[in-house]
Amino acid sequence: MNQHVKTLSLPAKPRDFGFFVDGKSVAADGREVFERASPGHGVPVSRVPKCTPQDLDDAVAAARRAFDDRRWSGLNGADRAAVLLKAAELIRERQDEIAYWETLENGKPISQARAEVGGCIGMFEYASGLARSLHGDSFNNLGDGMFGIVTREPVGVVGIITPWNFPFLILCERVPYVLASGCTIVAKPSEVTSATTIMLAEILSEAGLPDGVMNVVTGSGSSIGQALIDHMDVDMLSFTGSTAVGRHCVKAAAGNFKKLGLELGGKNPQIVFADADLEDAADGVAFGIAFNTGQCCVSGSRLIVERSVAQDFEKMVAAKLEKAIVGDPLDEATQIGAITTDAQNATIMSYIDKGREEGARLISGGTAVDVGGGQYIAPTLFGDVTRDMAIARDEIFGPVLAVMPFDSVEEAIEMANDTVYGLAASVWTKNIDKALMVTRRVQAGRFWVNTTLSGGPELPLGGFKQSGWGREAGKYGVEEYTQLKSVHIEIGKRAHWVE
Ligand code: TXE
Repeated sequence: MNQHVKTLSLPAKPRDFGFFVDGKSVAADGREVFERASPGHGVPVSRVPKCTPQDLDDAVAAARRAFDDRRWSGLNGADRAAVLLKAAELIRERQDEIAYWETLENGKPISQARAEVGGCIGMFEYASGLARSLHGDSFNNLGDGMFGIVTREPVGVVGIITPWNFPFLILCERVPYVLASGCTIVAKPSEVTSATTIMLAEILSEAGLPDGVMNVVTGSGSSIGQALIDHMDVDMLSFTGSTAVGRHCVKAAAGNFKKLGLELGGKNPQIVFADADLEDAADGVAFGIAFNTGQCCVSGSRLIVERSVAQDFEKMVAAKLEKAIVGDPLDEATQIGAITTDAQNATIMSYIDKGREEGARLISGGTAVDVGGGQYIAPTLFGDVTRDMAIARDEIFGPVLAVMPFDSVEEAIEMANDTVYGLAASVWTKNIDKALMVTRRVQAGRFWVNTTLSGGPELPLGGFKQSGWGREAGKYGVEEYTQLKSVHIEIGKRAHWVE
């Protein structure tokens, strides 16, 4: 059982991880390695190899062979489901270990990491059912001489590039669905959070996944990531990360017209009406910006609040944020952990400075927090934010919330849509008409009514506008990794063209 009552300790020395190709873990050997320090403590915890271009070619070739000889796609759905279910069981057995490494490399609170790994078990279980139920369509209405069938076929070799904010969760929102479709995989985790992706490859192998179906290469985005997106033998790419690198993917797709799934940035509105349960809304809004230190593509980073309650409401949110516990991610009581990378820490602090310079009113936070090592930022609330300010427009990817009042439903909708992004949005109101009107008209791929940041394996993820292309998870997620084939079957004697 997963019972934790005391604070975990740091590893005595950094752990070495190999990358994973054709069913085998490959040690660094003579390759350069990337050493990762825990952002919560500043202490080295792990090392991964920097894969070479040849390593990438080997991984893609292994995935290609495994796809082309049908060792996975040729199995029946029940056999694929059995592997996914076994993987779920093994993840459950290793839940604490995976959560521990996720926390060490990412800096998120251990209780949160454990819950995320729990969610990933559900992804595998749900996708196992989809491996069995995935189907096409038939047309029995084409006349007595013709029968039509539409089949779904796996796309082929899928490259999966993941970021550092939810290394295991984002991976598991994709891998079981990709496997359910019959595709094979080359995954490239972020260089700073590779451990749990490598663990998943080991788990899948132990669960009975044939060699070569799941491969993991490690290294930097600019070298090995770019080589993966450019690779002519990769048939589809699922990329989660910045909009800037999303553009690289679109350009790279021109090489072999690989299919793309992109989950990119967001500047997500939390719309709060005066008739909401304001206690609930304040708690939800605080959670929506401070969860995972605001390093979520779906963080609710713009608080669009009805003017008549704005002053009171911002105080309620500030009180919540000030009470939330910032601390050592390995401590069970911690609610807000460390900022994952030095670069991200600098970016967030520079946006806090910009907010002040541009004339926004700092209501709470705005400073680094000293936890005795590592890098931490107090959740930060700015009032009097106008739409032209950088903190209202840019994805900060940190715990910085911009308060912007509105006077009418129309204005709230217009403000919510005044962004290049369209990933997620929340509305807080007890009036069903307003809730539905806003849900219909705000452009976002995920929507929450009187809640935020909830999700599970059933509902799809993805964005409108510059937040991306395609959907992951749910039955939609499996379908993304398939392509359709139309089969026309003539019945009986052909009507001849030449008599
Ligand atoms: O992301 P990158 P970074 C946003 C967020 C954040 C900003 C920068 O605003 O502040 O992006 O974060 C790989 N070809 N999001 O720099 O660079 C990289 O190794 C191929 C939002 O970390 O996009 C990593 O595996 N791959 C987001 C992954 O891309 C490349 C989550 C993401 O890194 C590459 C993360 C290249 N040329 C950041 N360059 C979300 N939607 O959740 C990098 N990579």
